[in-house]
Amino acid sequence: MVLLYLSIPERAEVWKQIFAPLGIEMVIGEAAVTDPASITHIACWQPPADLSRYPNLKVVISVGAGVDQMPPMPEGVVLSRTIAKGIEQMVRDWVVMGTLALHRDLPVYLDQARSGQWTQHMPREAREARVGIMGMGRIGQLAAQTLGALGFDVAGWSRSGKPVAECAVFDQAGLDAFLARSDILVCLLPLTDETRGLMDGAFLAKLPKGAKIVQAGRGAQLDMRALKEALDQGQLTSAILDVTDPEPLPQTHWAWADPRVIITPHIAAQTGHEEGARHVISVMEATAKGDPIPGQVDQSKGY
Ligand code: NDP
Ligand code: OXD
Repeated sequence: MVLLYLSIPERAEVWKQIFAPLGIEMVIGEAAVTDPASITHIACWQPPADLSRYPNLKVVISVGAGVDQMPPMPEGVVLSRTIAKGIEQMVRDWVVMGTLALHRDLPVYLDQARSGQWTQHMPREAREARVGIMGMGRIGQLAAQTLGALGFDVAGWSRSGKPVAECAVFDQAGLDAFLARSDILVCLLPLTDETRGLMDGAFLAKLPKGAKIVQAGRGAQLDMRALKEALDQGQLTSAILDVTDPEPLPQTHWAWADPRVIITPHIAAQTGHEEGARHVISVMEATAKGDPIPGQVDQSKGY
């Protein structure tokens, strides 16, 4: 089995050190491939344009948790997303940071601070805010646990409505009821045909007046024009976005200069080099044994 690596050079250096003693053969970059038939695994964010060049390809591994950047896989090729505790905990931390920042009116205070304005607004306890988490997968569940432990009144929404300990989970049919109780709406959904453009004007109008948005899923899920209208109408009070469409968000975009919006440049998490390597090793071991592939994506669902 040979791994073709197509990602950043710094990670390749770390992986080389980790893989060498294990006898894992890694080719770095397509230009270095001398025998395409030897390639069984590809680790990448963006895959090669022509996967059919690799007739014995078994698994394409996304070096991140998301796979929306991936094209449909050829017949028989498994798509695996990186499963790593570090990614999950970092995104959870960012969501907790964003939720607390909006709950405690940080956008307002940052704006006041720019003009040296000392004005107090009545703070509210965590238990007074209802947080709704869209996407109750690996990261959503972790975020729900931590926000619940901080005292927030947390509920989730997922495709299946699969129950989760100590947190009400609404299914797809329960969306309106879920939105109606989400003072702070957190998005941790994968980008799929179903979630693209999900947060439009009609959707945002179903939130309680003055709601707040914490967006860590994918930029294309949130209609930015609808976000601006909802902020201008007072339907929303603030938003924190780690993901935008496009990325990077153009310098001239209205959201950069709007004090009600905080933007971070898709840094909620980055895959740690060692953790990424451990995922690749687990995939290659599973391939060799014929076991289920860790992080296997259900390509019919898109996540
Ligand atoms: P999981 O696959 O573990 O969970 C996805 C969740 O979304 C599941 O609960 C699933 O429902 C739900 N879901 C999917 N489609 C729908 C739908 N149409 N309607 C309602 N619910 C839906 O993913 P993770 O928790 O690991 O990651 C989630 C996303 O977070 C990633 O896909 C990525 O986009 C984003 N991410 C962002 C990062 C960042 O740096 N900003 C870093 C890492 C991830 P069900 O449980 O029923 O299957
Ligand atoms: C990921 C991401 O999917 O960084 O890992 O968003």
